[in-house]
Amino acid sequence: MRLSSIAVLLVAFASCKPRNEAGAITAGAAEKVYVAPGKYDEFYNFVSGGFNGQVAVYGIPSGRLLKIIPVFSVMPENGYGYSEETKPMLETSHGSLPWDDQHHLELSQKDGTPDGRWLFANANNTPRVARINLATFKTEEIIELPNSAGNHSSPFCTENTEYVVAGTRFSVPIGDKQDVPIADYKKSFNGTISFIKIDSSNGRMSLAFQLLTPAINFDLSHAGKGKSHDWFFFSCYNVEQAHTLLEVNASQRDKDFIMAVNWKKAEEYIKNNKGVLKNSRYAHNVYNETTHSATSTIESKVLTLDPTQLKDFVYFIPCPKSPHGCDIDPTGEYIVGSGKLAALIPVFSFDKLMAAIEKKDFDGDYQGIPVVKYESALYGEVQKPGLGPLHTEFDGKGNAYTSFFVSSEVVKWNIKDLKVLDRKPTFYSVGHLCIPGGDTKHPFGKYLIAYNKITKDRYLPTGPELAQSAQLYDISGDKMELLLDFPTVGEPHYAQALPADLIKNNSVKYFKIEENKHPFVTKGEKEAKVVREGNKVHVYITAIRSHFTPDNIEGVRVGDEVYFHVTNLEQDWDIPHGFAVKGAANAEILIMPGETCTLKWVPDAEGVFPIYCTDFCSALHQEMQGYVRVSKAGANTPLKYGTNLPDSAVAKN
Ligand SMILES: [Cu+2]
Repeated sequence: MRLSSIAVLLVAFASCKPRNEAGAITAGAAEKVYVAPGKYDEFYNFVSGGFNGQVAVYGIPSGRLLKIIPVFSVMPENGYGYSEETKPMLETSHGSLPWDDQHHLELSQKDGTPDGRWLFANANNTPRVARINLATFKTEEIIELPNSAGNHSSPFCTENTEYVVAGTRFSVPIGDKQDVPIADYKKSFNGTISFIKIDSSNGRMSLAFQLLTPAINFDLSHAGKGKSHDWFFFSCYNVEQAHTLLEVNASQRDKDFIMAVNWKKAEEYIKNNKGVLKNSRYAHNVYNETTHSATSTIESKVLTLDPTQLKDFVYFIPCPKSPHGCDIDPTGEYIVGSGKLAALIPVFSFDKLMAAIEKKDFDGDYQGIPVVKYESALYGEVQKPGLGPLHTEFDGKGNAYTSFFVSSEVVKWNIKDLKVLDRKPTFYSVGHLCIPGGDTKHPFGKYLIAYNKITKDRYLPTGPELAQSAQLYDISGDKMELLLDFPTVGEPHYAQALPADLIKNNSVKYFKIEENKHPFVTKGEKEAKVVREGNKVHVYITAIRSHFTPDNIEGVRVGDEVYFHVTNLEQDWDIPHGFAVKGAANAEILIMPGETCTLKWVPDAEGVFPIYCTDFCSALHQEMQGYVRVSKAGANTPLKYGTNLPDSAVAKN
C-alpha cells in the first residue's frame, strides 16, 4: 500500500466516531461501578504511565486513582530521584536520567497466576526493567539492558517468574564498532532479546543472557503456558529492515513474523557453555528496605547466544501486517497475532507449530533462522473482526477480546470456532485493553478496561491537552456493557489487574524504627545532632507530631553541603512527614513512618532559612517548623543546634 492511501485510511478511521453512542449506557451502569464511601474496590488496576515514566494504580470498578508509583521519572512530590537515598535508582550507563517512557507492566506469577508479589515495568527510551514491591508499592530495583534500544516487547514473564524478557524495538549497532553509517543497517545492526533471571526468594534480577537476532523490530511478547511453558513468543515488524520512513518502508510485505523461542533449550546452551561473553556497560540499581537507601553498580559483561550458530531453538512464524499483540490463551495452545494494519486475526496452534518444526515444514529461512510455513502453524483466522487489531486478552470462559485501534472498538470472539460474538465501540481509538488476569492461565474475568489513545469530547475541555481516557466494560454476560469513563495520568499502554485480596493484606503500614539500618538514622530525639566534616554538615534530625529535633541550627556557612537526614519517628499508618528548605535547588522529601530520608542543600546566601513539614500531619502541623542560620563563607559562627534550648547544645566541630 502506498503512503498516501495508508495515511488516508488511518486518518479517516481515527476521526470517525463510533455509532450508537447515546444508547451505549444502561440504567444499571452507575450501580455497578459505585463503591460506597469507606468501601474498597474489588480489583487493583496497575496502569503504565507512558511518557510520564511512572505507574498508576486505580481501583476497579470505581476507576478511582489510588496512587502514582514513581519508577523511571523523578517525582518532586515525594522526593523520588531528589533524595540522596533514591538518586542511585535513576543511574544508567549514560549517567543519571530524570525521565523515561514507561509502556508495559506484568505481575509476577506462580503457576501461571498472579501471586501479588511484584510488578515489573519497562522503560522504552533508555532500556531498563524495574521491579516494584507490592508490599510497599515502591520501586525496589532497576536493571539497565545493554545492546538494546527501545525496550518495547517487555517486561513479560514466564509462568513461575523464572525470567522476565525484554526485546528491542529499535535495532542498533552493537559490539565494538558502533559509529557506522545508518545506511549500513542491514549489515551492521542487530536486535536483541534479554532474559532477566528472577530470584524467587527476593525478586532480585540479573541479566542471564541475550539472544542476538536479525535487525528487525520487536513489538510485544508473551510466554507460553501449560503445554507451551518452555516457549516465548515475540511479535516482529519491519522485517523489511527499513531505516527510514518506516511508515511506508516497513509496511511493504504482506507478512512479518512472530518469533518463537524455546527458552529451556537456550538455558541448556548456556549450561553447556555455548554462550559468548561480551563486554557491555549497564547499571543495576537496588533499593534496600532496611537501610532505606539505593545503591547503583555498573556491570560489565553479558552472555550472548547466536541462533544462527546454535540451532533448533528459534523459529519465525509468518504473521500478517506488522503485528503488535502476541497473546497466548489460558490453555497455552492458541497464539493470537494482531497485525496493526490487518483486517483479520490469525490464530496459531502450538501443537501444529510443534508438528511443523518436527517435520521441518519450513518456508526457507530468514537470515539463518527457519521460517515455519504459515498454513502449517495456523489454527484459523477470525474473519472480518474489525480493522487494526492490537491486543487480545481472555476471560477464562473460552472467549477472547481484541482491541481495534482503527475501527475503534472492542470485539469478543470465541477461541474455538473463531466466530465474532459481540462488539462495542470505544471512545476513541483503543490501544491496549486489560481483563483482570486476562493474560494468565486463570483469568479472573468480570471486567474489561479499554485504554484509549484519543479523548476528544469525553471530558470538560482543558485546553489543547486532555487527560487520556479509560473505559470500563462489564463482561460477565453474553454481551459487553459499557459502565464508566475514567481519566488516567500520562499515557496508558499495557495494564494489569488482580483481585484486591492478593495484595491488600500484605501491605506494609509503616517501617519498624528498630529495624532501620540507615547509616544516618536518629532513633530518638536524644540522639539528634549536627556534625560538621569539612564543608559537609550532617544534620541528624527527627520528625514526630508536631516538631523537628533539632529545630534551631546555627553555624552553617555559605558553600557548605548540608545533608538533612530526617528520621520519621512515627510508628503509625499513614503518618508521613514532609521536609523542605527555603531556596533549596531540590524537591521536598516525604518520609514514611520509621524511615530516614536525606535532603541535600547547598545554601547560596547568608540569612535565616525556615524548614517546615509539608505534609499536613496534625492540628499543629502548621507549627512544625524551624530555622537554620547561614553565615558567610569562612565565618566563625559556632555550630549550635537544639529544640527550645538554643544555648545548651554545643558545637562538635
Ligand atoms: Cu508533620
